[in-house]
Amino acid sequence: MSSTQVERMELDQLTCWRIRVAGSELLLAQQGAQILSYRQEGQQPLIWLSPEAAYRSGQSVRGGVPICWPWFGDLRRNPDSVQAHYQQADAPAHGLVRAEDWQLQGIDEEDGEVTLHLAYDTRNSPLPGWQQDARLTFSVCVAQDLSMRLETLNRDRAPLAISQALHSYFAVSDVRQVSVEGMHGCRYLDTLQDWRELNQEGEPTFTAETDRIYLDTPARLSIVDPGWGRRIHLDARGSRSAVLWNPWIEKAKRLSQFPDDAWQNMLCIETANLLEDIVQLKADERHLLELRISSVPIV
Ligand code: TA6
Repeated sequence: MSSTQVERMELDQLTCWRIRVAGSELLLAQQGAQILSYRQEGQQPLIWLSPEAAYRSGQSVRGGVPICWPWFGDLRRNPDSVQAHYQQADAPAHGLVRAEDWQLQGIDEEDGEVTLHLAYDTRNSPLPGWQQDARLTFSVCVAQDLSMRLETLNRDRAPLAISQALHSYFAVSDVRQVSVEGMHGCRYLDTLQDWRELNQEGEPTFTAETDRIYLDTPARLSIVDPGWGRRIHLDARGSRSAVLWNPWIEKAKRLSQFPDDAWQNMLCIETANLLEDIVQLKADERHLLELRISSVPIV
């Protein structure tokens, strides 16, 4: 019977939690409620963490699963309803909460699984320039697989419009050998071709910088990694859009906390609510964005 371990630790300036259960190990930073890494016994890591990761207050850690909320990417590329909530000029990429202090609400331990509950409440921690009254809760369940759920509660009388993403970095043997199942036939916007709309023919593979927003995505997307003999399944709920990103050679050199050659060993698939799939909540309405990550051998 593998033992369950829940350990709080300080990594440089960040309070983190290391959870070992059912042969899996998760590392999470309270700042941003950011999953940093996740691996299963006897396997290569599933969630990629940069070898140059920095654990600094007020700065997102490179890798893991940053939470992009209440907008994804460049605010100006979002629908007007999402933009309207932010009253300042300097909109940071990927929203306002991925480098903020979240509050640990509790840790549940049951046979074979541990769940961490974190929250961000704008009543206690206002977001400068964003006036809505909302409460975010993020729960991460570590077991044989990894599950996470991000709930947005609109406590404002006014309607709330957000875009969001679980910006998951996955570890791969060599991105040049990898393909992605589930995207064939999906429309996508290629942000590297001035957001031109295209249709995905066959399974995406990687031969250059890739930065695409897929629409009408199915519930299951899978990374096929022959180098490590595995498929990584992403099972999403509450999301019908996803971002596919690899920086490749030149952009990798410009990224913070990112070794020049690290592009070969990571791939982002970000299950999200973007563009026509944004979340619109009336007063007191909630939305759940969920993701389960599992790995199976390629037979
Ligand atoms: O999700 C893809 C993306 O928007 C890329 O364009 C790249 O900027 C990446 O996110 C990482 O963004 P960050 O602000 O974390 O460096």
